[in-house]
Amino acid sequence: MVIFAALKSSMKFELAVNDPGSSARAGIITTDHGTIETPIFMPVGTVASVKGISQKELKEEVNPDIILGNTYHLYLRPQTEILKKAGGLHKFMNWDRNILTDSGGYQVYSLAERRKIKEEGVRFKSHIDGSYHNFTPENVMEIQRLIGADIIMAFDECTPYPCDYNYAKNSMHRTHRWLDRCITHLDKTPPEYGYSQALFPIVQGSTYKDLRKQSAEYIANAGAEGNAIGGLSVGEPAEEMYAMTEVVTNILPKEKPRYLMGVGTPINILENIALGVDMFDCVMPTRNARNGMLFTSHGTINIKNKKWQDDFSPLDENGTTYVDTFYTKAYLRHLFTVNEMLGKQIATMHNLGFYLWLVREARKHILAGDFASWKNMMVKQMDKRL
Ligand code: PRF
Repeated sequence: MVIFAALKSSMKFELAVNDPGSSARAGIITTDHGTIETPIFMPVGTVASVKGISQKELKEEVNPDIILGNTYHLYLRPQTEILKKAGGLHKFMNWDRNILTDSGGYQVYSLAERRKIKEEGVRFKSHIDGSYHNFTPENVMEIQRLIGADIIMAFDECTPYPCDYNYAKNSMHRTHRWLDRCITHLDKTPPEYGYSQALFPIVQGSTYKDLRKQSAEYIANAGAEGNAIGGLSVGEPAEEMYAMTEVVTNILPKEKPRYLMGVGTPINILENIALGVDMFDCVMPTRNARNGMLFTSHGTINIKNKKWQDDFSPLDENGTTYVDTFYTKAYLRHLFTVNEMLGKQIATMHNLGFYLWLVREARKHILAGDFASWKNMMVKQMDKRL
């Protein structure tokens, strides 16, 4: 077997504990930008900003070890050339901790207009100005070298749900061929900024167990520093998502981190941690915050609801960020009613604080050996609308 230098980075993963009551794990990833305690939730910073929160507040109040950026968005704006001039995304946005960039293998399908998928790659029309562009496994590797994230993703196709079996099968095989091209090209393209970058390949296969199994075996065989599961949380019932995660985590190497892309609700996160997933990202805490939806350990709140208009209790008395006790529900409801941007900022900090609290708490319970019972209690408790 050929050993590709591209798949060797300085990344390390130490697995601290396996939970006796589930497949949950606690670990520590180390890269050139520091450590990441897993399980982790990565706040989404699509266009070099986690929407609605400053880097300083993000660090001091939410404190994530890693955030996410997007190749598709950053390539369109500010454009790769500007990021190169800045010395990479870390410097451009002044974030000195870890960053992971998605490859565009999802945004191209969900955002771009008039995309055409061929063996060579994808031709698409920008959702910003209608201009035409091509993404190939090769140029997506080059763009991600120039963005300079610590973890970079292979170029894949995320199939929609539902998806015809034959389409899913052909698409999965193409994703595998694209992975080989990503690895070969990355080998010829050294890192740009003096620190290493780990390439994570992505398992696809829609909601078909045999395809998921085949894809997980192919991806495991590539021998990367970490592996991702794509193509889920695209509209399938949660039970189907969990069934696919389980097939895949049973095959992916135990000693490497597993990243479930674009998931999900707090309940989805706990259920997938129980199945052996270590990393998550989702726009849900930030996007829903901007629509007035708050996640708490007792369920979700629609702060725009009239019932909060004279509720002068703290936003979340168990919350970990300063806004949770500094502001009342009545005040936040008022800010949403009059459409003040401060409302969205407060809700964003609260939700991100909650997601990070949730995964840290999960980690504590995995280490204590009682994750499964804690998870079941939390799932029941959070499944409410307040
Ligand atoms: N592929 C990539 N990014 C993603 C996904 C995927 O399948 C998903 C699926 N939920 C989210 N983000 N490259």
